Amino acid sequence: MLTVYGVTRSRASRIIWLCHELGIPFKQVPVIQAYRLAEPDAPDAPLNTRSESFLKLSPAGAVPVIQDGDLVLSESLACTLHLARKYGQPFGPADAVEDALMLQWSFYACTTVEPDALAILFNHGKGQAQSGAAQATVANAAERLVRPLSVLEDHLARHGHMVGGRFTVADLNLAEILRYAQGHGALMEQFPAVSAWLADCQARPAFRKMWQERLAEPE
Ligand SMILES: N[C@@H](CCC(=O)N[C@@H](CS)C(=O)NCC(=O)O)C(=O)O
Repeated sequence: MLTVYGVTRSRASRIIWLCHELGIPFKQVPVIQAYRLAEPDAPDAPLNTRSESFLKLSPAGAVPVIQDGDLVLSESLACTLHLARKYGQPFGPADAVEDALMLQWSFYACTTVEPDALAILFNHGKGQAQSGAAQATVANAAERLVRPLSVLEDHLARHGHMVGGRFTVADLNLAEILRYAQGHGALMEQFPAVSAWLADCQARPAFRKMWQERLAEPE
């Protein structure tokens, strides 16, 4: 059986969402990020990204990791793309062209969108007063995201989905990354096609199942 290492409050969410879409069984080992623990090296610390046993599996010390038969794979998007390819349509590619486009949009998401989207997630005010530095970080990140979001807006307004006119792993990978910027209402409302597509992605039963599981975990 497929094993997913990583708590759901991590990029493991991408893999878990896809497993729910695919309807495949998996075992989850809830490895937690070391930075979320006061004493990750303490003998009674929960299994975390610095634990010796986890580092043997993943020397990079990051979740998620999957074990699929003999294959041990890290990098969340490599994991989702592998599973989508393995199980095929509708979430995976129908042919080499779709495969290439799914890779293209997934790389676009993690290289061009993710760093600034994460900067928004970690610095955008959640009701409390923001420091000037945090405000500047968010403003710069939002400004840099206008160009990629315009590209996505144009694509989604014309095609409805990223690849193949249906919901695929390319939508899932991008949606999980754009989620980090979603709290920035003033940015997102400039892109109605992106916002509507993201709402549709997040209305899917498989996303909602993953999200309920995520909310059930301690913050
Ligand atoms: N590019 C990697 C990033 C992996 C990553 O940074 N994971 C975070 C959690 S989402 C982590 O494990 N951090 C470990 C730590 O800082 O202790 C991926 O997509 O899988």
